Amino acid sequence: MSAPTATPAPAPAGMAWIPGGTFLMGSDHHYPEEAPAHQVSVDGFWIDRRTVTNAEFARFVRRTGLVTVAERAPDAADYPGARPELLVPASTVFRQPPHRVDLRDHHNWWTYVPGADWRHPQGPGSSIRKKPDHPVVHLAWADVEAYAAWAGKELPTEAEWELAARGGLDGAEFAWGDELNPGGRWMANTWQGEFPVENTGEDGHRGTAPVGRFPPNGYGLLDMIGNVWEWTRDWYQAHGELAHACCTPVNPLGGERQGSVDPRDPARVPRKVMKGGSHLCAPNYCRRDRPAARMPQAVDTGTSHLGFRCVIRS
Ligand SMILES: [Ca+2]
Ligand SMILES: [Ca+2]
Ligand SMILES: [Cu+2]
Repeated sequence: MSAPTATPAPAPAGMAWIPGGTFLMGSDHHYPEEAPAHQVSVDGFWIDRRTVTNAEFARFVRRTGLVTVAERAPDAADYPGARPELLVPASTVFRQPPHRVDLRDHHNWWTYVPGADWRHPQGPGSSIRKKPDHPVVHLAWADVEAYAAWAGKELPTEAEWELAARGGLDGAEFAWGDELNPGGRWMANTWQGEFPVENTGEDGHRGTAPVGRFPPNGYGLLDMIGNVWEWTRDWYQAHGELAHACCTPVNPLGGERQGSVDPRDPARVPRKVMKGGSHLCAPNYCRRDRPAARMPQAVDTGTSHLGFRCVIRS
């Protein structure tokens, strides 16, 4: 890590200053989409200590009247060939299967649930009444962008998010060091037991946890890893395309919108990068509870394990 810049004062409420610097982004030791690890430079910025909660999002909706993407029926014109029963207000919910399933098919636990949205995270009949301090979920990219604009903030780039998640530990495996459970302690809300059939909740939480229940990282940030994945503003692309052997990218912004589209997607919905893993990350299925981990997420799609936090650039 290069010499940290001075912290500008005063701190905006609930935010922490991340000193700019050069760090090792990505990893060569895990999933192919994280490689190659490469040097990246990022300027200093402010970032929310916590992910945005249901209570905070509710205040925003009261003030602005925003109707989120999941609460509206998709326009048939945007989804050529889509079955009409899918063109209703709905979102994607994790449902624990009753028995062992084929891990290669995520439809065995992800269900498109009509009526699921941020107020009804498990679908109709569920509510957030007892979850004001849980991370808000089921938001599409347009929703989180609207919230950030209203709050006078922005979404982090992938590089900003990853620098912040590393908490000053350059090159470490996890946000807190190189061990998943230092001293037997759970450092993030992830999944214990055999995914997706057995969820022992050894870390204290089977679903989302209220924000800030696990130890902060070196920058005082909470739940960067686990609990919910977090939106970033970068269009998804393979790391190999952004790592230039000759030089260190400065404030990289990800790929091109068109290039982020999944070629198998008939609707050609572009995809952003999401970071940090969630309460569904399990040793037998998805070891993405690390700063380098990354996945593409279609901009029109929220899920029950995806939230966000914002930044302010100086
Ligand atoms: Ca858990
Ligand atoms: Ca997180
Ligand atoms: Cu995961």
